[in-house]
Formats: sequence, C-alpha cells, structure tokens
Amino acid sequence: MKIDILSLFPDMFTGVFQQSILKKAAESGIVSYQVTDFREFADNKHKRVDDYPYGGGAGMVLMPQPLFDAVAAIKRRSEGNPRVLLMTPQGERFTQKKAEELAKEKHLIIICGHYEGFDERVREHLATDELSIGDYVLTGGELAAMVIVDSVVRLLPGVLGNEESPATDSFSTGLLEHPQYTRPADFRGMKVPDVLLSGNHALIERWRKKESLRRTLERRPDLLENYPLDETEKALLEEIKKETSI
Ligand code: JEB
Repeated sequence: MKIDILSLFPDMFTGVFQQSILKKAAESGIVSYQVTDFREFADNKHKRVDDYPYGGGAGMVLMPQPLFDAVAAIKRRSEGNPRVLLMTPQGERFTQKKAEELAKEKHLIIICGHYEGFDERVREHLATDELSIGDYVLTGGELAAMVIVDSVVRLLPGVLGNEESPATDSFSTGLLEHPQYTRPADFRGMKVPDVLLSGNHALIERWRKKESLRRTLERRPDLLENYPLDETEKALLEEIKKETSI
C-alpha cells in the first residue's frame, strides 16, 4: 500500500513513521509513506494556502488550489485510483470496520488541515471520504491521520506476527478482551485467578469468554447489542447477571 499525506506540518509525522511496527512495515516493503507539504503547490508568490472566508467572519479557510494541485500531482504518479481521505471534525466516525475497508486499498491520500477549515469545494469535489476520529476537537488533522495510518497499516498482511493477529482484536471479535496476567502468580498479595494456573484449557477458555462478556456488559453494553450471542455465550451472560444481582 502507498500512503500519501498532505499537511502543512510534515515534521509532525517523522517520529511516528520511524518507530516500531509502522517502520518495520515500510522496511519490509508492505507500505510506503510520503508526506508532502502542500504549501509547495501554492501558485501565488507568497505561498499562501489560506484566505478570508467569503461573507466575512473569524478565522481563515484553506484555499482549494494548492490541495487540488497537490492531489492531481500525486494521482498522476499513481497506478490506481486512490481514495482521498479528508480529516475533519464533521466527517464520518472512523471505526475498525472503516479501517478494514481502507486496508483493502492500494493507495490512500490523506488530507490534513490545520487551524482553519477547508473550502467546501475540497469536500465536494476532491475528497472521496470525510473522516473524524471521535467527538473531541483537535487543532488539525495530523494526529487524526496518524491514528488512521496506524490502524490501517497494522491490518496489512505480514505486518503483525501470528501471535498478535488482528482477527482476535476486540473490535474485530465484537467483545472487549478478557483480563491478562503474567508472572508472578502472587505479586505483593495480589493473586492471579486459580483457573489460569490449573492447566485445564477448556476451563480457561470458558473463564476467558465469561470475563470478556462481563467486561463488555459492564463497560460497553452498546457492543453487545450487535453481537450474535451463541447458546454458550447466552448461558455465560445469564450466570454473570445472576452473580451481579446478589
Ligand atoms: C480534523 C481540524 C478545527 C473546527 C474545530 C477545529 C483541520 N476528531 C477530530 N477532531 N478534530 C479533528 C478531527 C478529525 N479527524 C480535526 C482536521 C482539522 C480538526 N481542524 C481544527 C476545525 N474545525 C482543522
């Protein structure tokens, strides 16, 4: 996958792409990142990329020209027909489902604004997707773009080892993960549940499923509404509800 990012603050991305899993994915050729400062595409001699809003009012608006020309230059080099993602607080909420959908693409272009909003023609005629990472306000789209890149790249085949398969992630299974413990079995009087030391794998699996269900019920009951419970899971949930009503 090729990922192009358009930003007025390209330095914000250097650390993120030079660390850990995102870096290894690039080194192994699974993905390549390119960050472009779209100010380079401003066709006026002052390299301005924003202007006052028509109709007046506070704040500035990003002009369409630098972004349209930057996207056109990237598309000319592209082999496919890349999706153009616009980061905006008004966008569709980004979810694991959207990450899975984007992970199938060969080329993504991500547009990050900063301080100001975009000229509406960028939304209407340049972006294929408008995305928001959540209901809180950021100063720009850069951090949101990093979140999207991180969640999409880890889904690309070969990026994660088998141990950390994306198929077992909470938002893929639909349940929150069960509690985990490592050595020691007794840490300053805080003990690991006996069942995990029993060696009885059927019992351990049952305990894990039950604790996953308990966590999801307590913390994210909204996730259970769309989760297809099988008979075993229904029985475990009944047990949990009986325990908590005591
Ligand atoms: C994304 C952005 C700004 C109103 C207030 C602030 C470009 N979940 C999210 N919150 N905020 C953003 C986002 C995402 N994705 C976000 C792009 C820009 C915020 N701002 C600042 C714009 N309008 C500028």
